[in-house]
Amino acid sequence: MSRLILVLGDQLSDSLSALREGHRDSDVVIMAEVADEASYVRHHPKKIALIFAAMRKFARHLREDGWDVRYTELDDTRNSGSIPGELLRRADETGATEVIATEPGEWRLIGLLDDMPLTCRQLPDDRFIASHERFETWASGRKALRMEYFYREMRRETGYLMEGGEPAGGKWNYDHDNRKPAPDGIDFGGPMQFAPDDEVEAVLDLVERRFGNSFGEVRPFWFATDRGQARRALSHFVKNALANFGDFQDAMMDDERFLYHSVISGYMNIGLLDPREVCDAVEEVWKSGDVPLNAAEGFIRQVIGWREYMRGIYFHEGPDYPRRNRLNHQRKLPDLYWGGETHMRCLSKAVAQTREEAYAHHIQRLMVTGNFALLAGIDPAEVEEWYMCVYFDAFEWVTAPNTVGMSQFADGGIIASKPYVSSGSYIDRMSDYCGACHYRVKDKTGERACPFNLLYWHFMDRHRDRFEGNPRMAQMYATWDRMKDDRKETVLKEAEAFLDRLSAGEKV
Ligand code: FAD
Ligand code: DLZ
Ligand code: SF4
Repeated sequence: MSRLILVLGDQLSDSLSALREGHRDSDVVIMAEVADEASYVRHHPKKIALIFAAMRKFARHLREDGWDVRYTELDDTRNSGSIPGELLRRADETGATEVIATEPGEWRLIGLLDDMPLTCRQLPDDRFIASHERFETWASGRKALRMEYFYREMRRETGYLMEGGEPAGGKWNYDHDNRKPAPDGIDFGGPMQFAPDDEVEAVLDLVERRFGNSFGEVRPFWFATDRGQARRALSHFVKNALANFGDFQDAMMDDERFLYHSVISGYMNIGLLDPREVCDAVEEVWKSGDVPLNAAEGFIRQVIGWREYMRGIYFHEGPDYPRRNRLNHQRKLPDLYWGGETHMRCLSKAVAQTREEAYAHHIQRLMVTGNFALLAGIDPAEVEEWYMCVYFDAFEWVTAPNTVGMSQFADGGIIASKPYVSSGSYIDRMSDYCGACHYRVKDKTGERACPFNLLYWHFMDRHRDRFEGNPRMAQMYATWDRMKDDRKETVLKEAEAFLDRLSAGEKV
């Protein structure tokens, strides 16, 4: 009796546990483009196109490799519209009674597979370095689940950048060297771009037709859509950008959308690249002396540290995690996140690039769009949904902890030991946005005062009870307390007026 081997749109890896478990001669691989997955949030059209194009190519690759693949295209009139629906339809067609799946990266889909009237075995997704059990062993009994300590264990276990049991260079973390502000210019032309072939063009047409009203355009489209291309994109980054990745990791530039970032998160998240091969490539060039340690360490930390840790937290904390709201923020997400006009240059630049590329780098996500949402007290569920909608690499296991936890502090401090908030001066130091902004970053009050300056103190003041005991925030409260009362009053009044205008939908 044949079994159905489910391969989801973010599971496009030869090494997938479900494929390893299956038999080419008796089992049938099921892949399906379905309306439910394409619309449970309003994904960016480029993300849908990336997934569908990569799914179609992976299905062809599996067929060439000897598998019987039953693939449902979105427009197929028999398409039931959901993953369980397609599994049931294919079970009828083949007589299969059992499904082998690799555990999906979202509680929602795990639950749907569990509830199906077919036996469905969900195998661990061992494309990640840390299994659920490994993360639980690390987490159990700890008061605080800080990434840095998890990362050190991952370093020891993988052996990356280790020398004789000690971290290369004698330090675990070179973040201190990785905070250089925006340089005058950069000598990297950005990620490798791929002209769409006929197969990709057909997907772009489909997505344009079916998801034309979403935020963002599907064309121009240049993402890698198969493993070969993704590997070339990785090599291009490692050869041409990695050496500067560390130094300028936190910088932001008006006319440089990618700086020295890799833009491979989406490829790793859908399975075209394996995190280990990415780290192998990075370690290799460091060993050959072509990139400095701060760059290699900074990059490997993001992958075996942050990426694995975020997934660990998502599954450790449980299905309610994405809806947590410990700061009780209730404001609606303002229209400027969807491209509505704003005078704030940093935000309008980050949002415009997000709309066009389905990409923004980490500091734009954390210290511009995220920072503003947190300062303005936006409902974190709306913030999380926005991030899910707009980025090519957004999947709940990674978007939720980054947004709800790291960026919005809505988990009460599980991920971040203090909220990632800043006034305009941080953005000014790390970017070249402020010079041409309508607002004046040096102004703390007044008509042209940078809104981040006003909202920063409003945030600190309204959450004083929660944060004043935090030693990492003591200095900021001391600064606030030294301010004259009438000055404080002006700051808070102007911040309130700004928030009122924001909520009223005025251009701010
Ligand atoms: P690089 O800067 O080149 O970094 C290298 C790799 O490290 C990335 O490809 C990624 O795989 C990994 N990485 C770095 N930081 C993180 C992190 N915090 N969490 C997980 N992996 C990390 N990343 C996603 O993959 N999907 C998301 O939906 C997502 N949403 C985010 C939302 C917010 C509010 C924030 C602050 C961060 C989010 N991130 C997300 C993390 C990070 O911003 C992206 O992984 C990164 O910007 C992707 O671009 P890149 O490939 O050029 O990364
Ligand atoms: C994100 C996504 C989209 C847009 N479409 C599909 C699809 O049509 N078929 C599919 O198998 N997977 C898709 N995905 C990825 C799933 O939503 C993803 O597997 C879950 O969110 C778990 O990470
Ligand atoms: Fe952003 Fe303020 Fe700088 Fe304008 S002045 S770009 S709003 S930080």
